[in-house]
Amino acid sequence: MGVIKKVMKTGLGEMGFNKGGGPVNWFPGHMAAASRAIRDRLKLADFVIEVRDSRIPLSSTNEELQPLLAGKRRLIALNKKDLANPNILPKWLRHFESDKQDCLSINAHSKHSVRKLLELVELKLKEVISREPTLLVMVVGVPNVGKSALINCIHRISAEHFPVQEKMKKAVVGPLPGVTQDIAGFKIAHQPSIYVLDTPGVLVPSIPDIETGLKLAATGSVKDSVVGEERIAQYLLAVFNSRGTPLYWKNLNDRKKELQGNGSEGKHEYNVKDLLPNRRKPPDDSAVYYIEDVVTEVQCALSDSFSKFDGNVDDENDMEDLIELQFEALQKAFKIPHTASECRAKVSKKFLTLFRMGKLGSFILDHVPDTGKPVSDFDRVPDTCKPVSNLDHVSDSCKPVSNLDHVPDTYKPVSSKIL
Ligand SMILES: Nc1nc2c(ncn2[C@@H]2O[C@H](COP(=O)(O)OP(=O)(O)OP(=O)(O)O)[C@@H](O)[C@H]2O)c(=O)[nH]1
Ligand SMILES: [Mg+2]
Repeated sequence: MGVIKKVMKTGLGEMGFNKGGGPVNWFPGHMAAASRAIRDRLKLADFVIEVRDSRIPLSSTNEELQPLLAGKRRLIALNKKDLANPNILPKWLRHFESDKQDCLSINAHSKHSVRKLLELVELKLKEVISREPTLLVMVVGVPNVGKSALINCIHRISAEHFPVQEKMKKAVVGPLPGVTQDIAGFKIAHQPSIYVLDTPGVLVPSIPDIETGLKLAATGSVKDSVVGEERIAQYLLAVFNSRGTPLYWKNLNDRKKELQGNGSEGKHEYNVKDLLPNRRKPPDDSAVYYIEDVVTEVQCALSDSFSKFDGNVDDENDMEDLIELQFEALQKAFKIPHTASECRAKVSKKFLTLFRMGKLGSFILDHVPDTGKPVSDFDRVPDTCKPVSNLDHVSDSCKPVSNLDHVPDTYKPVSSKIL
């Protein structure tokens, strides 16, 4: 970890982001207004779902909201669990559990996953549900963690039980941070009436820790232009190199090649014309193969440069040299000509897109705080889930630890009023 910090402060510090090591400031007008409005509404909320990004369970905390949430019934929803390393995620759940904090990992696009969250909310609200005619559940969190996607999923689930006459109101969901700019309410149950409030994503006015800022940018909670795509890509490369990730990719692709050698998979065929975006059609096989091939090329480019590099990745200058070589390798893998304008920006953009789509693998960028407690058997990852090396990865065959995504048995739903 130390080396990443050093690289950020010295090597990458000269390149635009936080010249002189200053904080990340992204606090547009709507966010300042929303922060005030959220504070006011929180006083009225019966329950708060604090959505965080599973890839950065701590860095996606809004520290300024914490004192206001402390006195509330609340739970932390670690969303986008499909993008987070399933070997590490259970450790985070246990971390929050040991802090007496209700926490669940979810995928806001999955009704199955969101139903489990609703079961827990219902359990926590059991006593209030029986006496209050109206309840307010607020969904808060930093930008782009999936608050609106979660609300839409809750709404879809509730519509199965309380069919709505008029066209169902939907929260706007989008890949960039700052999509929701106003607080909006969605009714999800009658008797008692339960309203869920979608809120704009809010950050603290200033993020003093460089690495926290970079993690938020890498996962899309801070606008790319605030930090700079190139810098974010460099940060991710530094993380991957310091974890030895390229070696994992090498093993993975060597195995793939072996399989192809055995004739189990031929070369992929695709027509570039068919790959042009078409929002109406789901991607066909050729588009899927195309992305798979690009991913393989990117991983091989990074692992080749990593293997050939004879410097020391613990040395910040060597790490910078390696990242420089990897940028050149990436440019070739993405087939971007040297002469292209803004060549490095294009490389960075494509690399970030693959990372954010989870195509490079599932990662958790934060480290579980070391509480000094001994590791119990329960903490050990089952053999089937062991990564190829100690690299923090999941191979395709790695299924998440069974049951750990489930609400514990004690959290049985009490009634089905919310659902
Ligand atoms: N892979 C994955 N993507 C998700 C998940 N939940 C949401 N997303 C995507 O994340 C992006 C942001 O989702 P939103 O629901 O708009 O996020 P938000 O927190 O409301 O964002 P703001 O309104 O900007 O604060 C969208 O592209 C969603 O499709 C999830 O569980 N997994
Ligand atoms: Mg939103």
